[in-house]
Amino acid sequence: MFNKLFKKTNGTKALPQQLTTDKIPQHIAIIMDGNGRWANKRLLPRIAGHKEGMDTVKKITMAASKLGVEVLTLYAFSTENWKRPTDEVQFLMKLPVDFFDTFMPELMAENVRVNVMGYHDALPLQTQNVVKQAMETTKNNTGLVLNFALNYGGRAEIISAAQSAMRELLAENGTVEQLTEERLAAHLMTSSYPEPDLLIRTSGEMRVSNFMLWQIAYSEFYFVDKHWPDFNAADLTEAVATYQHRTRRFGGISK
Ligand code: V07
Repeated sequence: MFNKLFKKTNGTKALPQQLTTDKIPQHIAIIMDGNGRWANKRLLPRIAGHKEGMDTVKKITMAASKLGVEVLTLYAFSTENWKRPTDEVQFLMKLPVDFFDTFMPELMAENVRVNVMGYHDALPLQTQNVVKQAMETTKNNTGLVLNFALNYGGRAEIISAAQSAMRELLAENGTVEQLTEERLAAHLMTSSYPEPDLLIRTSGEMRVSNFMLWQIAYSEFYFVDKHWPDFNAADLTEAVATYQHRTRRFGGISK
């Protein structure tokens, strides 16, 4: 069974047959859209969709880890999501707690390192604490980085990075011209990660909604109609296979 579905690769990793070992994206970013619509379709409350979506996070994390992806960034909550009804926001803010309560042993066993990027200060204290603790508990893990964007906005991130970079320059008596792309990128929340090779958005919307605006300059985009709770490991493999068949040019011409 195992041998039929997977081919052994050079290392210890087993890959789905559709994929080649080279060109595995180092960094995949996902906009996990369609949880509310998934619930509506089933006449369930929106929070039922969010809960199901959290289970998908677990499955996709494991699948990405098995593929050998280095960083998986998931858009969990945007700075605009505070506009939602209070009870929905409250439910969403408990999901990180729920997530680590049920999933920490598996994350540790899979050698996953957790990071959370975004504006932590505005989060409920319990959420802040669980996030801090998860990052601390997993900090020596050397496998997949599971990076949650939580209370995150792309434009706000760029402004913060520019302010922080300028502050640094002023302290060094630097000039405005010294604010280069490299210097600004060093102040982004993703400074230690490669830029996303592949950006996936579920549920059929074709926009980036203020997600990682700086970092996706050269990312390949993959849009899929399925709602996030229905997205599975085979869909992730399909997205990566599509990515592997594309030629990236980074503004140049392909050889
Ligand atoms: C949330 C489930 C996935 C679909 C998108 C909306 C609902 C996992 C987390 C999470 C965040 C940080 C963290 C650990 C887990 C999460 C929110 C919503 C707000 F450190 N899923 N998930 N956070 N959904």
